[in-house]
Amino acid sequence: MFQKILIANRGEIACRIMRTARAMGIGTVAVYSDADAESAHAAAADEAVRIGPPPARESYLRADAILEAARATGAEAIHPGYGFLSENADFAEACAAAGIVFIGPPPGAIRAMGLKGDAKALMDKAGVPVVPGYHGADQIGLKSEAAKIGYPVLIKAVAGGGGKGMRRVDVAEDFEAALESAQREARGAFGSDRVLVEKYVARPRHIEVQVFADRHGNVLHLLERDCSLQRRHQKVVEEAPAPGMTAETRKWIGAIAVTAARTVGYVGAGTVEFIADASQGLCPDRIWFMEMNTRLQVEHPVTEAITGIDLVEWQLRVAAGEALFKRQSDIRPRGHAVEVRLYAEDPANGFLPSTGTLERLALPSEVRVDAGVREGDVVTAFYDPMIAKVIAHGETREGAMAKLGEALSKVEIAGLRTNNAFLIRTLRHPDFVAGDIDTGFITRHLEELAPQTPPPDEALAAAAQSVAKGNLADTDDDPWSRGDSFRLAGASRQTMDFVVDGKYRSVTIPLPSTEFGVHILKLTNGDLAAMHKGETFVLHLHDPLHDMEAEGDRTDRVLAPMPGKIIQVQVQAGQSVRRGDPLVILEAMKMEHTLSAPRDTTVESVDAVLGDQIAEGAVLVRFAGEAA
Ligand code: MV4
Repeated sequence: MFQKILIANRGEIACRIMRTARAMGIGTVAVYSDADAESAHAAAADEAVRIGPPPARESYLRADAILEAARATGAEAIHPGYGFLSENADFAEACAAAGIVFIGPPPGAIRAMGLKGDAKALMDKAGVPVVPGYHGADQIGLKSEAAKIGYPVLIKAVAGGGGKGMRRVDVAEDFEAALESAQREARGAFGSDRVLVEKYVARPRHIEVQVFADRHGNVLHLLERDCSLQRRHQKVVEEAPAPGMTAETRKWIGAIAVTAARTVGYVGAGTVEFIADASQGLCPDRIWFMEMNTRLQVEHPVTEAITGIDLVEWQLRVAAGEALFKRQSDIRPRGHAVEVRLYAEDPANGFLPSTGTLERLALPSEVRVDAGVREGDVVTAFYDPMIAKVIAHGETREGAMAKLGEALSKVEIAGLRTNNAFLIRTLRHPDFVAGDIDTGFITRHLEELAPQTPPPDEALAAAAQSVAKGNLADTDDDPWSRGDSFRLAGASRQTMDFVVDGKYRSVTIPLPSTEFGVHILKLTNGDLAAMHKGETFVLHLHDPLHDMEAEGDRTDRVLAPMPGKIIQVQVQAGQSVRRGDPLVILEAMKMEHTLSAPRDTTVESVDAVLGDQIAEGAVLVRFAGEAA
């Protein structure tokens, strides 16, 4: 076995690989970009080597810098993780040339599966079922091929991936236009406009089989996963086994996955992806090869959960030349496992990635969590916004889903937006619970899964209570942290106003002893994060006086923070005032608000007139001199 390996990756997968290496007594070398100097993966390794600035092409994709780091630290093997250099045949070759073991398949296997069209042709020849269609080199007679296949058809870029250069065509009249646009997109994205045409599978399911091969000719499969819940080709929920899988179909899909791996001389961990037409259940004659991923996948933990096998340990053993020591008949599913990907993104806002500091990060402890960030870490736009994978294992599918939903409802994250509440709703959606899933599930149920939800009353009440108690730690002397009760205009308040998503919410301040099950955290920007059942609401306390004081040093005037009535004027033109001296008292929202001097200065004029009803923003007092 190796003494020391280098992990050419970052984040959760780098941490995950190191965990197994450490357990096996293998030394670990991390590589990191400047943006990751303080990251969890660099801290977790025995040694860490800087490889360049944050853009991946200048760091995590730099084969030369990574090989140099391996040489300098004496690492004997490189684990590429997923993404980055994991499916790069040239890198695998460069490792071999440098006398370093690439923990992955041989370059030839990576290349054979790299081009979709060629892989499909190769699999077809090997007897692996492929979606009926045309994948030849001749691009002239595509329309007549489409007619032979029968509409609807799908045009796919041969070099494609992630749905790029893919067009569904329902009728012959639309074929030319769709072909042209698919070719244009493919040319732009992949530099090749070659396409294939196949039968369109309605409501497909994405089922994949984990395979493992050693260098001694043994090939096994480690059962299947269902990854049908995706959004724009980004997986969201993965589970194993696939709902509705029968022993007969499993035997079949496992056997063809093994054939696929054997055909390309595979070694190590790989995944064979299939598309299934499950409209009549999962049956062998409606499952077709799609592509093979020649790496360890993000969702490997669900397979680990149901097989009890540590896939990284197996990768290391195989890479070190050991033979697989289990037989196919030893591999049986135990219970049901499900994984969700917790992302820093905003489902209510088109799933826009969300960056920022994880001011709070509390992840559940009763389930497996593979995370690559810690509380206080920064999520940047440089890398994938995944915060963690959370994996539950239960005796039944229902049990696993319930356990995961329960675990996620304890997650507390503040400082950026996440999809946690979206994940909880997905896991509890009746159709999902019933196993009624396909690749269109999320789009179909988007409104239910990603609603714009206002914070519940208890979140606001808990926030008001915390502010009133003054127990929100802070150093400056703003109204948040006054040790007594929250006061405005000198009188103890009964209600408090918040601004939430631009709307005002007035809350009755509850008794200090009331329990809400809501964790309130004051964020560095002064807003409050209310964390409740896995969901985080950001609340802005509407404190016009405070908002004004914050501006105080710079303003040359005092404006009405809200519409109201002038009930006292306490200064006149020419008068000197000290910071904090009362100027005008405004009655608004059933309360009196004392507006005071923002700094030591001289009153130039008083515009406020006793008894006047004034608008928000009206000038009440002007000061002499330039605004500082
Ligand atoms: C298909 C298909 C329906 N029929 N092929 C999407 C990405 C690429 N890897 C293959 N994809 C699909 N191929 C046929 N003949 C539907 C999809 C598809 C899909 C597949 C797997 C997971 C999610 C998907 C989302 C939309 C479309």
